[in-house]
Amino acid sequence: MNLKIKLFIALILTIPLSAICDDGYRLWLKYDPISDNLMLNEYRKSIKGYMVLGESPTIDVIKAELQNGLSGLLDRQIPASNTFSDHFIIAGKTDHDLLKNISLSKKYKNISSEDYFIVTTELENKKVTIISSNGDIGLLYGVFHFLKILQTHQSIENLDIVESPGVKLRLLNHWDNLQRRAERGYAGCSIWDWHKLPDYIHPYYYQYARANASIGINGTVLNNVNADALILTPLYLEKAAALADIFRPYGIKVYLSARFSSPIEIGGLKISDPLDASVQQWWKNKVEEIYALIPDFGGFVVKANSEGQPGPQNYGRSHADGANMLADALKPFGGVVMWRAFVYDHNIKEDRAKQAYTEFKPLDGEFRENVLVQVKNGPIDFQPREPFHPLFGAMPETPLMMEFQITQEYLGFSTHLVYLGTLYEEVLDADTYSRGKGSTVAKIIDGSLENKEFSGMAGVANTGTDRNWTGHLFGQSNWYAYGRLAWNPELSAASIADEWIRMTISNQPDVINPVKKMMMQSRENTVNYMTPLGLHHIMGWDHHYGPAPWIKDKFRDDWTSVYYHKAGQDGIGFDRTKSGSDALSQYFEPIARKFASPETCPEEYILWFHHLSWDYKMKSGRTLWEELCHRYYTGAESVKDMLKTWHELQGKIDPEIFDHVMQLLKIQVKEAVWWRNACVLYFQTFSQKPIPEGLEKPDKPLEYYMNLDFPYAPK
Ligand code: GCW
Repeated sequence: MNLKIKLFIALILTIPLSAICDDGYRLWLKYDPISDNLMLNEYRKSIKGYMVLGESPTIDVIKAELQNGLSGLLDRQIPASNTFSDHFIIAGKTDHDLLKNISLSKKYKNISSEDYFIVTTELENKKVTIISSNGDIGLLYGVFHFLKILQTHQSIENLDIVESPGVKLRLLNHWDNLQRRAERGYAGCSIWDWHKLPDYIHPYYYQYARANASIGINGTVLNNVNADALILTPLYLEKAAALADIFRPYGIKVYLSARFSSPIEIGGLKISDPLDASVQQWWKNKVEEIYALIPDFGGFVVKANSEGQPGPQNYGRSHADGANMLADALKPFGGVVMWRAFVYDHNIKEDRAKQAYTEFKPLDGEFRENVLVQVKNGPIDFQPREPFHPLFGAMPETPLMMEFQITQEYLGFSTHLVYLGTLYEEVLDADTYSRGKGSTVAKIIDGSLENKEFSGMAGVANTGTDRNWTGHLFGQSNWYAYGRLAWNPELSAASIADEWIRMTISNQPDVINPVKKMMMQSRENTVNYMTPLGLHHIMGWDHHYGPAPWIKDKFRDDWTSVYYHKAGQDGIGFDRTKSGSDALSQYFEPIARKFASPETCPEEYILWFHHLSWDYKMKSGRTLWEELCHRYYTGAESVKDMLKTWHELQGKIDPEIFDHVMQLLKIQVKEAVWWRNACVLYFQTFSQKPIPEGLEKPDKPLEYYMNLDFPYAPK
């Protein structure tokens, strides 16, 4: 039956749509009956019932999750029980009477409140599966893990799992404004209905909390880093407190973005100088007021002296002065400050890629203990590909947090299928050599390299009010991958994709394999059709939609494209070696040396660090111009391949999912060709060389692309 007819019948019969078509609302937590009969039978034999020990709001969540999960997946009522018998699942804390005396191996002892274990064992001569933790939240994580094992059709015969989070603060950052516009959000409005809060609690707040808890996210920054001071007024704090109450049983703390000039804007002070006693007192009072409403408030994120935001430098003070003032106010309550290192100033004539390092490196050691410096993955701004940020490894005295972007500001919004697991993995695995070989970014941000108490990761959320949360179904995989990597930065992008596909689309190998291949290749495809060979920041002005390498002559040159690609008749690329901006000197050896020569610089970064002639010989034997064309064309072609792959899944996956992704892939094909044509034609005006033989010529002239205008593109 065709999809439209099915939808129509469903509407008439008022059957829940989820029963026949999948609209994506349930994310990766579907709990539909296990389709594989063999597995289903194994599970039914091994799970006769379950027992949840203890009482607390989190325990209630656990009970609901096990009830829905087990009954849904096993397609029959699985009874909850107060006693256990053979083949039972027992979820309880390690100090519960029933569990405290069982002899579990040593590795299960002394685990923290977020750690958990899942083990198949014998209890009173009965075979049981125990899920346990020292804390309620660890237990909840363990339960989600156990359900994931079923969802992904893994055996539960002999479980022996111990997990603990690699990173302490695993946060989403919502760039959501109070009037509900999500900056760089492409999935509808902000999910926070500020107007109706605190009295109206939308059901999707719970879904949001569940989804995050299922991947170990333990904090959320509710409002945009371009912060509105109003968030700190009683009216809004009460609303934030209502959300905190909902999230608490799921182990999710609420954090807020604080506007540095709040003491002036909502406090009636004349200044917000961090060294002024009245300003310091104002923040102390404010923090006290917040903790009275939200006793487990996490702390503040601050964007200061960047892109027009106020900050300590307005008073001639340093970033450390600003961060420390807030840290002192938060300290008695256990709160933290996440101070962003995303600072650059067009009035400073230094390469933008260098500015954060120049600013922050000298401050290493000057921050209070409860300050983390939050650093974007690369030195410019969430481009399709950037080398890792040189600050990683350069501030050993300071806990550095990773900031990844989940929302696809520079990667095709929510229209393009781009799995970001591979991007995150590439950055986390990068070796900074700060303490010699093996000093990976992952080890810096998880705190292990420098032995830090605090560690953190922030992901700029891609959620919105769209029915499927993220606009593109595959946007969910980026939220998922982010959470999984925050939990364990050593995980592989491929294994995460595998899990996600199984839980979201299908457990059938003939679906998993092609979809995984598509996902794993998708980011490289996008790099190729947007910004190959280290190009960056050549997208549409302001909204960042589509290609616009021609952007120039704006009021600040570091927001133009020509600033970054530097194309001319002599060649293309940003010279960041000694003969240029010398940004390379911010990296440790041997990276700096390796990247300094075009011969040894990895080609994916070559135009990030080098200005090369159009005739420069690449490793492929092609000239730089030919290689550039080749990459743009391969990129665009690869999207057509994705479309083909997807087409072959028709009939094997849910029809609504199939149709939704199909439509978006068709747009992606169009837009990839648009990127290719616009960029190749534009760069050709400098190279003055023909598009290589065998590559189809763009069907429109450059002027056509330059004249395209998108006044209401989301931004
Ligand atoms: O990437 C730029 C975005 C801005 C964003 C800024 C930041 C929240 O274009 O929209 O502002 O980065 O990270 O602060």
